[in-house]
Amino acid sequence: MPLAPRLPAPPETLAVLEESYERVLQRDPGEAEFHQAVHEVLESLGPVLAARPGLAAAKLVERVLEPERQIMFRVPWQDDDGEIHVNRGFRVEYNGALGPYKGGLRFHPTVNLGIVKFLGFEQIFKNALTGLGIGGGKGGSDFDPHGRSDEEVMRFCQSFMTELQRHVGEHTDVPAGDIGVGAREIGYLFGQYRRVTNRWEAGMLTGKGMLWGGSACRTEATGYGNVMFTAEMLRRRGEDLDGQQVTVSGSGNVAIYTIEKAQQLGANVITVSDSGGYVVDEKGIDLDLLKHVKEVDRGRVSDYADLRGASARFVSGGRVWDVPADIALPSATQNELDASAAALLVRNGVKAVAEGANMPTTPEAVRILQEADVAFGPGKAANAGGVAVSALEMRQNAARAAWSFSRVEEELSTIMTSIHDTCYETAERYGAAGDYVVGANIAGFERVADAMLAQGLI
Ligand code: NDP
Ligand code: 2IT
Repeated sequence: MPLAPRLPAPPETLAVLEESYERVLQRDPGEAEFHQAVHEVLESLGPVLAARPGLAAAKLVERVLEPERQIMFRVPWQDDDGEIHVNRGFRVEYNGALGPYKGGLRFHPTVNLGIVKFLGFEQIFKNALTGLGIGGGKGGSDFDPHGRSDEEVMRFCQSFMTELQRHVGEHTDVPAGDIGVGAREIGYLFGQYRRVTNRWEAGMLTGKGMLWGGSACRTEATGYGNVMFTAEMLRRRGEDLDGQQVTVSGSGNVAIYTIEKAQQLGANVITVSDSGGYVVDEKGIDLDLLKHVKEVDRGRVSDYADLRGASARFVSGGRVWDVPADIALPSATQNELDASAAALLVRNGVKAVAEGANMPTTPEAVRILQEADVAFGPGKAANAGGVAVSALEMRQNAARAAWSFSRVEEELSTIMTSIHDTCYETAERYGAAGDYVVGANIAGFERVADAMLAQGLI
């Protein structure tokens, strides 16, 4: 797919971007999600390169596209029956110009190098937007935790960290959670790191338990932050969340705390989903029940529907976007909201879409939403609250301090407003008022590019 520049720029500038994209396609064939993430960023950068020829001369785009380091390793482990499994582990240390590499670990059977690179690439700009001094990285494994016992997950995590420990550290690379990696996995990973290295190095992982170096409000941060970002987009349009009908996809960490904050702000959230289907709850999602099903029982959304009674119905397969909503908050996985879903959301009168997940909206869907003047918050801005509070966790660890929930939540709110305003004002400066995709890509890129320029040929 050729680049379709979002903003006008001279042909020679667009040629630089087109050549960079072609090089990625040639050198990294078969990495569809990575190509998609690169495509989306490059489409925004024309006017920046035109205004600042020094960036093109220094081959900043070409350099940013190339990860600083890519690590792949074998993860052997034994299941409860003694059978041996061999998974693949990844860590892509993408860009360290602004601080230690920072980004989550994803455990899901679909994980491959292209997925980790797309996530790591997005993370560079997301982390830059937080302004908190963190570089971009991502990792994970094709291990599937679904249906595995705690002991099996522990053995897997121990094997994974036995290799990963030689590459990470509080001043080097700081992983955290993502799909399939939550409090349980972070605990096992931290335990093995400490055992192998004999170091109490709290800042080497974030999302830790509150008893051993975790931050208040980290569990809530991504979902809360996405709703805060959505509230800011609505505020610009003279609206708020009170009384709005909201659909959320997913039912994991991001989805649950998206629902919690949306409900606190008066919204009526009526859906959740997982890979088996979705639930519509006409009375609004019962969050205590959902948390119990997901966080305590590790159950499915169909179990929620069974326990909830008459107000909730489970739809096997299908997509949550068929349900009419004022606001849609995709919070499961990449490319879960496609062009036909976007067109239906528009027909049903959606006002705002904000990405809790990473790249959940396909490029065609983004265009349909933006052309219909739907406020659209791209993930690298809207879901940055998680990694922002991770950076606050690192600060607390460095100071051996523990801040209160309300302090962290207030800081999160300030950060999300600042990210919103940065994206809004950057887009406005480049003649694309209201286009948060352009604003996020340009503002994130400029920060990383300036740091790289200052640090010489790195
Ligand atoms: P969880 O593992 O807690 O939950 C993931 C949810 O998404 C589950 O409901 C899962 O359903 C569903 N899901 C995952 N993969 C698929 C798939 N291929 N098809 C359909 N449903 C799927 O992960 P998180 O909530 O942490 O992450 C959700 C999204 O948010 C991801 O895109 C992640 O990258 C992004 N994100 C997470 C942050 C964090 O701090 N955790 C920060 C910023 C972004 P099932 O159980 O059936 O697989
Ligand atoms: O996609 C993301 O921003 C995350 N999974 C959180 C990363 C982090 O380091 O907290």
